[in-house]
Amino acid sequence: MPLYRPPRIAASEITPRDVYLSRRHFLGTAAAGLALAGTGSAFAAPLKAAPSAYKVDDKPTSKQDVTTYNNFYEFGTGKSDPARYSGDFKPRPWTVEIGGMVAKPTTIDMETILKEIPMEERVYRMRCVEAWSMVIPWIGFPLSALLDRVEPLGSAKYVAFETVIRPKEMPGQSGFFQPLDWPYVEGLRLDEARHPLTILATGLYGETLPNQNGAPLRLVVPWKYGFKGIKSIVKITLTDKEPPTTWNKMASQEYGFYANVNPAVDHPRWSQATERRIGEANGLFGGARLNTLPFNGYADDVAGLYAGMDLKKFY
Ligand SMILES: Nc1nc2c(c(=O)[nH]1)N[C@H]1C(S)=C(S)[C@@H](COP(=O)(O)O)O[C@H]1N2
Ligand SMILES: [Mo]
Repeated sequence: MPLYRPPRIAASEITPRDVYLSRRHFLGTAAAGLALAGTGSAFAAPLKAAPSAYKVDDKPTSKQDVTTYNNFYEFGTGKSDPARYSGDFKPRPWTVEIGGMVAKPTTIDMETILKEIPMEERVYRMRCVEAWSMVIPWIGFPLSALLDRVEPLGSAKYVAFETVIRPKEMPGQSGFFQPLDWPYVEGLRLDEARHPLTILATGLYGETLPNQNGAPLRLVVPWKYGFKGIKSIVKITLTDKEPPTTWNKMASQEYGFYANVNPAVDHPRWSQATERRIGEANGLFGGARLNTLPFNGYADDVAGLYAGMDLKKFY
């Protein structure tokens, strides 16, 4: 989000260029070996998934764009930072702690998730609050499948999520300038979390998630602005109170808890009526300009969740 752009020092500036490049090459080779040994790696491995029951007509954004134009402030605030500076991040081994108002709190590891929960492809339209959009062939599973395992109590009304804190592997968490409070946190109402469109993604384009897209597990809620899609999740907590969310804490008049895509409610500093589709370079200013749809085109499925709510107030 262009709230402000702090000064950044690229790793390529503080490390001699060839040392930096050869280190990257070494990591790539080492990780490829690890992937073959089945111990996981920072790099994509093939991931099996059932064909998509959910897809859109829009042409998927190229894998190149999906994996190099990212927001992941733990790796820097620039769009190319996550792809460039996430090479040292280790998404395995990985566990997710699920607790709070549940009958069966648990800590589950990624291997168990991938083995026991069926994965499927979901080709979703994604809309960033910064008014750009993509179409991404995710692989994942409904969040409800994980929630069912822990048996939420009747008193639970919300789900809170947390991203990992690893300053040694995430340069955006260790620099002199810290753009956000860590951990990155997000939340959903329980009925939103249980909606069949809400998934936890483990891959994209037929492979495990690249680090820059939120490896090994991230939230995807296609009718909400991108910042709700919290990456590299380590903790999920059921609660009866609306959980704090990172961008709302940062600027509450700009980013609300709900963050439903809504062309009729502008951001205080820019319009949300249209969007730039990344990679579709046929617009005058280097990108197709499309009209943004209510609930990002998923209104038939999700508008009912907000019946009777004033969406200007609950933005
Ligand atoms: N932990 C964490 N999750 C995050 C972010 C972040 O900075 N940190 N950025 C969000 C924003 S603003 C967007 S648009 C999406 C981008 O996801 P993508 O890079 O996979 O397209 O991730 C979201 N999840
Ligand atoms: Mo975003």
